[in-house]
Amino acid sequence: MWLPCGCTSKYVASSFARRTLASYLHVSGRSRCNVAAFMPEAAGLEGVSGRAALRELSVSNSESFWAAVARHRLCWSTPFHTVQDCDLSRGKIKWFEGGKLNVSVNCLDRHVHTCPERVALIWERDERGSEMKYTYGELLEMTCRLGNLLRRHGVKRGDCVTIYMPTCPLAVASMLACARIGAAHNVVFAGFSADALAERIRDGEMLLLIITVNQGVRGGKVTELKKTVDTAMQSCPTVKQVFVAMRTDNPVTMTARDIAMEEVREQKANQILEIQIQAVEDVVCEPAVMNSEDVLFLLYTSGSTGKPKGLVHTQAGYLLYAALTHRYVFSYHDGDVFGCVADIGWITGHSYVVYGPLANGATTVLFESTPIYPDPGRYWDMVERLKINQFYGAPTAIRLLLKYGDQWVNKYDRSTLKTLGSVGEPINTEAWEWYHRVVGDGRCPVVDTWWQTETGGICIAPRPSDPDAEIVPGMAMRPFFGINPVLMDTEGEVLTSNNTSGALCMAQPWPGMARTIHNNHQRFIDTYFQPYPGYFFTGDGAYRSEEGYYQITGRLDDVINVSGHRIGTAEIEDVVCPAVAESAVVGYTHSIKGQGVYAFVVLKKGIDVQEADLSRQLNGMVSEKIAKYASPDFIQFAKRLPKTRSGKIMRRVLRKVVESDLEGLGDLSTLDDPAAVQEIIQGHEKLLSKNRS
Ligand code: 6R9
Repeated sequence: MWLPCGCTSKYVASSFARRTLASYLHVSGRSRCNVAAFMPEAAGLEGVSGRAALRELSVSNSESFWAAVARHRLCWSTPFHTVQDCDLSRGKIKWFEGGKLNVSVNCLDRHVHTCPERVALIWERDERGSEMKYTYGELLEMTCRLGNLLRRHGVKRGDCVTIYMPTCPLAVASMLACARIGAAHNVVFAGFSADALAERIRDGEMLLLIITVNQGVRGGKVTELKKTVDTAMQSCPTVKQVFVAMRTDNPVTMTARDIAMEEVREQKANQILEIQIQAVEDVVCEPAVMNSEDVLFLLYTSGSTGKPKGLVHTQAGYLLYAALTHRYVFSYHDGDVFGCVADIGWITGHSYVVYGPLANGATTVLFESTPIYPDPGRYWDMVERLKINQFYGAPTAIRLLLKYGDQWVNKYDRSTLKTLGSVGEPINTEAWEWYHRVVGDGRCPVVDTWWQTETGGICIAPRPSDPDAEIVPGMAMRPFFGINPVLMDTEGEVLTSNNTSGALCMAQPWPGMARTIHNNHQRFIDTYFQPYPGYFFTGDGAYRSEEGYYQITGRLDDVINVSGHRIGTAEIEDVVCPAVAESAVVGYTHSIKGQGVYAFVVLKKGIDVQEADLSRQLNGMVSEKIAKYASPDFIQFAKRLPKTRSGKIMRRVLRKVVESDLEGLGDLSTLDDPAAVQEIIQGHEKLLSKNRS
């Protein structure tokens, strides 16, 4: 039943080829032919005579579009009966109801059936030059053994498994094994602290099992992941079992709760993760038959309150959207090697390291290292060695590498590159141009892709568009198929003209969007659907140019973006607060990280403490409670913070001060005591000059 009888590529290709030829004979014209070659299922859609018409239809008749795409690109065990049932005003989003499928079958079995020897994963390990390849056949085997192991230890459909691992094949197999047996996964970025991990585990509730490794290795440094899990476990009584794989040779203390995943351990140190789950478990694991709207995973992200949100993505819609965007935004073609360097702990890792590429049968790279380890040529050496065709990275890394100079890029052969992608934050023109001119030798399109954990996949990007359509540096530009962005003014009215800025919303649902916040549907509604009733509010602001292209201007809420990682200012304040009387955290422009963290702190009365000592202590607290990247770059001590008469901290004023935009302080008449602003300005200048000297 699970073999993709109706959806082998051969069958589809021939049936579509016939239809395409027929339509070409009847409707002569280049564009008609091109559209079907571009997207085979478009041949079956009424009145689509070119790519622009296809894009229009994907919005005006989104049901027909998504139905055709879903039938063509996913392998179903039962076809869906309803394309969509959505009501944005109530935060109700359902796609492809009645349909049944298994995500791991779509990512593995169907490719194993047609080409088992194709490489699925290339694990670019931290140790340069020691990459390891895994075919689709091997990845399926690893996934099945792991699925059986999870089942044997009591994991059932509907349970949730936390994965706290670096980017490695076993982490991918763990995600797919959950999908295979119908459990949800909750991948927690391995840079998060024990407290942050514990908070995400506790919120998950139905969690009973964690998969981790003894130690992580990144940039030549070892991180104690198992020890972090042990600390987190002290406040997670519901967790029954912790599976521990070995990434390094160093043994770790095991407790009664821990289960070593290395049932058999081979001598070859560099194959440890590959063989751990062999021998005991069977290589056949019957896939669970899942409903389209069953949960596939939770992924936590920062919001504007102190508590991270567990966004929920479901099976069919998410997979379809990840696959379609992967293929069309990056012009992925069969046989390409796709190199997305994101960590699997973020949504980019989920959609463009794991699900999108595997659904398309791609060879996907798992990057375990950093852009400058052992030297700033790491990415481009990897491009040459692995023959990467699409490279997808973050602006913060590009800005960093730009500073090291062109020689680190030019040393390596990058002729395999076809498309360069950017994600996570706005890419400034200088970085964009360097990426295009130096990395891509001026011949690869650079796609600045805008999207979010909430959107599941890329929503705005320069491609797909006609091959010679212009790409404007630093602009995400064009909405993807089925995406209908609108800009709202402060009154909540849709802005219809171009050359205008507003709050970025989506007027229509699409299959990849998140379905709810775990355990808190009301927060989902309040955050995304209540600000502009009937629309999905992204939390970002955007500018629409004269030509109708979109450019993201940044967050409109109290979320800052450090090196592409979202962090709520309230989360940092919550950590700092117990040690001080009051604090306010804002973001500021940082030349490499995009945004840095700036904390204002008011000391408790009567406390005698050296500011430098307290700064160190506060930084340590943030690293320990959240993660290192959230730690403040600047801590300014103040006697008081500027507040409104109703007692609200005026963050707008603080933001202007740290950006040294004193002209832009705006109306201060609602301030309780305007003198507080002068103190803040003086303190800021003092801190800057101290830092310079
Ligand atoms: C995929 C991802 C989402 C937030 C988003 C926005 C910012 C992402 C961007 C961008 C400007 C881009 N963002 N891509 N800003 N240009 N191309 O990063 O998801 O971690 O949830 O962050 O990142 O502010 O709202 P996530």
